[in-house]
Amino acid sequence: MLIDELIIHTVSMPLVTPFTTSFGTQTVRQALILELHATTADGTAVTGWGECVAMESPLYSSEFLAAAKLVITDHLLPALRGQEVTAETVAHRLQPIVGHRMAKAAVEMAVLDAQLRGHGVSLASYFGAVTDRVPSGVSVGIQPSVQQLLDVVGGYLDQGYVRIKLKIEPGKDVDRVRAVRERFGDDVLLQVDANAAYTLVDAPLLRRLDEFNLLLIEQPLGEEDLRQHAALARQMSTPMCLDESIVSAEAAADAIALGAAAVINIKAGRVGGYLEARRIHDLARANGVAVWCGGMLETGLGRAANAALAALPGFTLPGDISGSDRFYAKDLTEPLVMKDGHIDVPTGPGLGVTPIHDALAEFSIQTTRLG
Ligand code: OSB
Ligand code: MG
Repeated sequence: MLIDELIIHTVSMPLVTPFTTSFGTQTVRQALILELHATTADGTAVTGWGECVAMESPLYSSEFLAAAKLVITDHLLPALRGQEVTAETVAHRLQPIVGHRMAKAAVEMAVLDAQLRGHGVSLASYFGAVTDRVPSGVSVGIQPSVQQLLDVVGGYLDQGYVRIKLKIEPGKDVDRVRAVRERFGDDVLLQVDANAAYTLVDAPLLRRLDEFNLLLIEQPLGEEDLRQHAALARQMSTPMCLDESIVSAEAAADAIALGAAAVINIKAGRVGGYLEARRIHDLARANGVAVWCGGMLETGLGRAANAALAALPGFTLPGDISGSDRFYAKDLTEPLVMKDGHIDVPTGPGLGVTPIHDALAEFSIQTTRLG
């Protein structure tokens, strides 16, 4: 296809409840929504949608929304203009531009969506999905008190979520996990995510989590601390899972070889796109490493794509793919609904969902047309 126009919608979506991690509290989700207009080789006009998961500030990773937008407008789009482009060649074409994986992922997602819509193929069948619904886990932010945490977790369990992930940080870790275990029992699938809030000297503390039979501990140490994660993994019985550190298939290969990851959280945005995410899935599967699909408070667009990815056979653990209503009273698309602890994998062409015109208008705070 040839790209005719890219429209970047900056949206601001209020969260139903503040979301606190070890790196900060969010009350709104700002995101870039890409609307790509292109023409296929036979002259058909196609539209594709992408979502950039970069956050407003560079707290989770070095990328952030304003920089992602600039890189898309000034560097990524110009590199794709004027020449035939396919989803499978976007990453190669953007290779000379160093880093900016979340920005690249959004562009590739829009091209892939347009391409698949043109062919009438769903993202799930393009990936090779083997299931029509995926188990739904929920990421629980750090709560002001233990009692509030128990209330929130109880609410999600009542709704039917099949796995609970507790965000932790120093001082709100072992006691929080113990309280949840004592209240809800040993059968709850439970894991923790530290978002890089600890260092290797905290190993004795982190080892105290071992008694709670957690599915995994996610990214206790820094993004670049692969060797230290491997050292920590040797000191703990809780399986080590990496999120921030896995920025590419190469990083995944290194982490697996070093013994730094028994489990990998796959996020397409963090690794530069859904195609790289699938490669990491394949690599992990070939190495006997379990994967699950992470989340970045996506709107229905990214949420739908995540559900399609998570339908691949290596996704053996429930992902952070909750219903739209976990974050948004009103989503940008028709909502993804959690039912019986699962989310249906969309079946329509491409992502299978599109932004609702009125919702996009309501949440949009800036529109940039690159014609
Ligand atoms: O570390 O997985 C994370 C949200 C924003 C940034 C990083 C993370 C998260 C989550 C939420 O845990 C996952 C979701 O979208 O449900
Ligand atoms: Mg994480």
